[in-house]
Amino acid sequence: TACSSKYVLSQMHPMWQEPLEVPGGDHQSPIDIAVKKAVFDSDLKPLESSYDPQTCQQIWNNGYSFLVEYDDTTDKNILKGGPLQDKYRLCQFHFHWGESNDWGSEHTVDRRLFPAELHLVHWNSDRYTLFEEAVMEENGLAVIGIFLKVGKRHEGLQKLVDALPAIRHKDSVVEFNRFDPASLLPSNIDDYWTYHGSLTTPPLTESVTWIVMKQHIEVSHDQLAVFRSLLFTSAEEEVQKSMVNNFRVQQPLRGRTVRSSFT
Ligand code: SG7
Ligand code: ZN
Repeated sequence: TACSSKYVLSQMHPMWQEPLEVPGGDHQSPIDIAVKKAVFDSDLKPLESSYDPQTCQQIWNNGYSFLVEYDDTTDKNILKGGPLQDKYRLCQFHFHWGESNDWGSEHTVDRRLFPAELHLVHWNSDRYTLFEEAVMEENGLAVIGIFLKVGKRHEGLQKLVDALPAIRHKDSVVEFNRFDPASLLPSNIDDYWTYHGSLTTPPLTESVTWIVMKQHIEVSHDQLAVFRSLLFTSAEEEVQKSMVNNFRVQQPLRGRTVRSSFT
């Protein structure tokens, strides 16, 4: 299945609640984006994405987030351009969110927190043949980050929200078809920040070209409330835990440059 999820999951630690042993990298994510320190790069091209809703396969509660997974055995969902040299295939998207609307995003902008953040995970299919291979390599992954703000209801997101009650517990999976990931992009995808970083969960490998959109999308408080009704725990567990605050703490920039595609 997409991203060979089982392989990745088996390497995961029981996260966030417990102190994590970080593989001493200097290019970890997430970070705070200091707007005035970002360097405009006129060589950054517009992003080009082309997605096929028919390749959407399932939605899964993996005990950390919920994942919408795509068939990534062929080049049907492609991201290229922007800061990328190669073409990257979408394998899944997921979100991070808080217990209240005051926090929840992984990245911040001038220390501003957003209530949630969407991550569309792509892997380099020009250089690698499998997600597992790409995840270990520099330029292996490209993740688009999109901030969510509370406002009016998001029509594109609602189909997803409607599916969440079926995957309330950890390890539940249901079939999920014909979902267009492009329906979750902001109207302007030409303005973004980019930097080299890592996955924000184990294995925390520094293989990610992060592309963080300047423009946020709006979702309603009620839609986010359904995210918060998910559980970290499986049906068998006695004490059920709400899936909230599933973000990693911020990491030092350590001399890295954040570039912007806009002035
Ligand atoms: C979420 O974030 C899941 C993970 C993902 C991780 O916990 O979406 O995905 C799976 C398949 O369990 O890990 C390797 C991977 O994509 C980290 O992704 S992120 O850096 O974009 N936040
Ligand atoms: Zn993520």
